[in-house]
Formats: sequence, C-alpha cells, structure tokens
Amino acid sequence: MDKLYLKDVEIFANHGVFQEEKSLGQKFIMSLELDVDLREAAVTGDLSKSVHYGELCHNIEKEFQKESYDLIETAAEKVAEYILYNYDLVNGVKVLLKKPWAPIGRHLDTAAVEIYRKWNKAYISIGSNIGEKEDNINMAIEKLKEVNEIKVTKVSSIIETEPWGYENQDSFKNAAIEIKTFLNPRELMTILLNIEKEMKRERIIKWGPRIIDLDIILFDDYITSDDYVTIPHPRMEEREFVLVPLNEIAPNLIHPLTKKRIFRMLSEIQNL
Ligand code: PH2
Ligand code: MG
Ligand code: MG
Repeated sequence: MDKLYLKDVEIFANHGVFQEEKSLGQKFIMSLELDVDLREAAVTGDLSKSVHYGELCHNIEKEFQKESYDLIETAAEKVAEYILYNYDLVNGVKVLLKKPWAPIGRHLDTAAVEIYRKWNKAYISIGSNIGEKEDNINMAIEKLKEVNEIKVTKVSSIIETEPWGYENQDSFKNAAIEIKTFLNPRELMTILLNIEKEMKRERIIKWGPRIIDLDIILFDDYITSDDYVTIPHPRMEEREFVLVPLNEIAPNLIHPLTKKRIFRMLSEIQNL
C-alpha cells in the first residue's frame, strides 16, 4: 500500500495530566503516515484523488487544539479518528505523537505514543423470529447506523428461513450486512450485545426464539479463538440462513481458514 507522510509537524497545544500543562500549553511533534492509494492521483495529476497535505496539516492542527486531553494516548486517538472519518481515501493511519517537553523533572529526548488505526470490514448476520420480525431487523440496522464508529456499507434483502438447531419455534427472518468500523472485534461485540439488550432480547433456550440476534460472521481476515467473540463464526458454514443473505452482498468473500468463497460454501450445503 502506498503511503503519504507528514513528518515532525510542530503543534502547540494543552494536553497533559498536570494543571500547568493545561493552562500553559507546550510543544507537541506529530508524524502521520496515511495509507492511501496514490496511483490515480499520480497518473492523472488530479489532487482530489489524493490528500492535500497542506490542508490536512491545517485541519489536524485545529482538531488537535480544539480540546485538552489528559493523555497523549487520547490526543493521538482523536487525530486518527478525525482522519478516518473525514478523508474517504484514507484506509489506515499511523499517528506518532511526541511530547519533548514532558514535565517529568529531568531531561528527556521525548515521551511519545504511536498508534495505528484502520477501517475494518466486517459482516454481521441478523435474525429475528418474535413479533414484527422485519421491523426488528430494520430497527437493529438503524441502531447500528447511529453508532459513530460504524458505517453500514451494504444491506442484503430480508429472507424467511426455517428454524435451524431448535426446530419447535416460529420461522425466522434473516439478513446480512456489511459494515466498516475502526472498533476492534470485542468492542463491536459489546455494541451488538447492547443493541440486543436495548431491544429486550432474552436468552432462555439455546438456539431458541429471539426478538433479535446480531452475530459477527467475519471481521477482515481475523481469526480468533476468544470465547467472547469467535471469528470467523464457527457455524457459518452449516447455516443456509447465514450464507444466503451473505451470498447476496459478498459472494466472493473468502473464509480466512478454509479459503472457500461464500458462494462455494453455499452451494456445498445446498447440494447435500
Ligand atoms: N439463529 C439461531 C438458531 N437457529 N434458525 C434460523 N432459521 N435463523 C436464525 O437466525 C437462527 C436459527 C441461533 O442464532
Ligand atoms: Mg446466532
Ligand atoms: Mg448471537
């Protein structure tokens, strides 16, 4: 991936734990490394296909001075978020933030943090088999759209499916969506569980009736064995109700463990 750099930009600001830092301010030195595909701008000479670094520098300075944070961690995080939100061409950003005059009672070259943040692409399976099933699915999608750190980028149609796993229950409606987020999988999971809670989801029978169920199916190429968020979803391959809507929005997506595409997984269970 191509990079666009801004190296050692000096900005005066008021971040710090101590009162003197907040009132007097001090010098910060920031370096940015943006993941941007520079090919089109290079070939056409069109600046709108890249990031205007002068303008970026100006905007970053304004953003960095807008509020005072205790921690350079927070100040760096806010800069990364600002860039990802406001510059569509930027896929990822590294922020190195130095505080050369950190008041620690001795000489030091610099105190610094470095973070890397990027947009992650994730796929979520949605199901409901209680009440107004379609309305429930649409409400969950609306709630996801309201989360700042999430952008909903594709929505499948809603299909009716027979209950799987525990058969003595009403039929389901299912859908799948694609999102962009710079949350990590655990943070995303917590947001999904909170939406389920807000919508009064109750957990009584495993695989039993539910107002709403939001499951992370895939998250970039992540592979986790974490019990809180297991990615890829361990049962996705067996479930037509997951694969049919997913196949509509991402047929060529590749499972990072089996290396199979969605359309192939689907045809394998449909031909059983
Ligand atoms: N969810 C389950 C169990 N069974 N069956 C269908 N058809 N659709 C679902 O969303 C579903 C299910 C557990 O999450
Ligand atoms: Mg589920
Ligand atoms: Mg679930």
